[in-house]
Amino acid sequence: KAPPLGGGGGLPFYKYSDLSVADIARLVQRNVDPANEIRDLVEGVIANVKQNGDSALLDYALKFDKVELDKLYLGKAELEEIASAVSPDQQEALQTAYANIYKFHKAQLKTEDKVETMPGVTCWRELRAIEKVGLYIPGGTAVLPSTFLMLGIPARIAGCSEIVVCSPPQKNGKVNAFIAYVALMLGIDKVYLVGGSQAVAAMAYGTESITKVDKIFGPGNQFVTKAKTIIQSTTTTAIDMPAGPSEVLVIADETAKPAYVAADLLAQAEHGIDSQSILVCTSQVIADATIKEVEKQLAVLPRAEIARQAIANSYIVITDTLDEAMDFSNQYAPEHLILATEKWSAITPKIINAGSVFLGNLTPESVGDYASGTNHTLPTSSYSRAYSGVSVDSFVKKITFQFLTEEGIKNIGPAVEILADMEGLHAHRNAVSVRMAKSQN
Ligand code: HSO
Ligand code: ZN
Repeated sequence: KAPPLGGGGGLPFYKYSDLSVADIARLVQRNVDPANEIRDLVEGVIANVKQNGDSALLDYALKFDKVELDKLYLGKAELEEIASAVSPDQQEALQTAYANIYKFHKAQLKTEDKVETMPGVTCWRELRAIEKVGLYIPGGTAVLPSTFLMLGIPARIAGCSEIVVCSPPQKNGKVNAFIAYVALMLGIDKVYLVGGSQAVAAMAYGTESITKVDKIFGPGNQFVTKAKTIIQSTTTTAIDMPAGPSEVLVIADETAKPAYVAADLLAQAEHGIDSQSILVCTSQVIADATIKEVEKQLAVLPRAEIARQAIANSYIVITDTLDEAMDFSNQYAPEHLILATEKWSAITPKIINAGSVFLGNLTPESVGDYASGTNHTLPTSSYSRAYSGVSVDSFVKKITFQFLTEEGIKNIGPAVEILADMEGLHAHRNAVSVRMAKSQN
């Protein structure tokens, strides 16, 4: 094992050239089903909600959220009253985010061309919205109205006919004002006061008041995540993606600004104690300066306690070149990748695995987290090897269509007859033959 070179700020250093294949594999490994021990508990919650519906949800509100609810949702009038606490500045910022996210996602709705694969044989795809979707909006240590925008806007653009929203109640039996405001922006006039794995169960099975949905979206704590993975394999309800703790990998060279890099690492770290902030740097000088900056900025952060623990769970890799840095990044497969270098355009073609990428020294992840337009619901825990972030695509199905003319069946028929023979499927052959015979008449 290559030992960490040490370093301040709780961030261990590794030198890339000293790392063996096994060392790298160990470094990039994270979040290997850490929630397995809570499976029994979550399965119990799911079974109870399936059996007892709304009354189980009211019990859990009392047990887990410590609030006695007289009904399970907030309606339009209540949302309006709660949302009135949002200041004009805050409203304007939410409108800016809404407009940019809307613009970027609207452009994802494209009509594909029809393709005539042979004369008379035409194939194409059309989009249809997933009818019923469920959005889970967390309400834990940080309430995230931005996540509501990131899920609600593409659902609206896709044209989903029913959008069920669940968010845990606060102690006062309500949701926070920003969540209420965003609901109204999205034209959603009901928010269910249900959190945790019970919310996932309710949306997957349906209860007296909550509609069973076709797909559940949204991040959450380990209970929510575990519930999503369970219902994905035990019900017909799909999920957006497996979700783990949030993470960022910053590639920096001698052109990076240590204060900016430190701020980006800490922005990630403040999300949760299990977040990871990785720095891959070609310059020891910049890496050392970044560590000093991390310490300096940590000292004044309100969420320093959380960020400090996440930083302790992170590390720095020193490479000789940007290519090596990109190599490491591709093996890590980060949710967020920041290229803190003026030479970003030289290495972007080499990105293979990443959820969302931030280019150059003036593009912090925070802009994408909130308002530039891209989605912040992204694959974590190296799932960016095979998954994309949430987009309008996540809320639609692409249905294939085909249409054959008389010329078409004549052209394609003989090949299909022979292919059906090859598989010994005679009825398949006949379905073509009877039409070819007819088309000769
Ligand atoms: N970085 C988070 C998204 C977020 N940040 C919400 C602030 N609010 C996961 O991409
Ligand atoms: Zn963030």
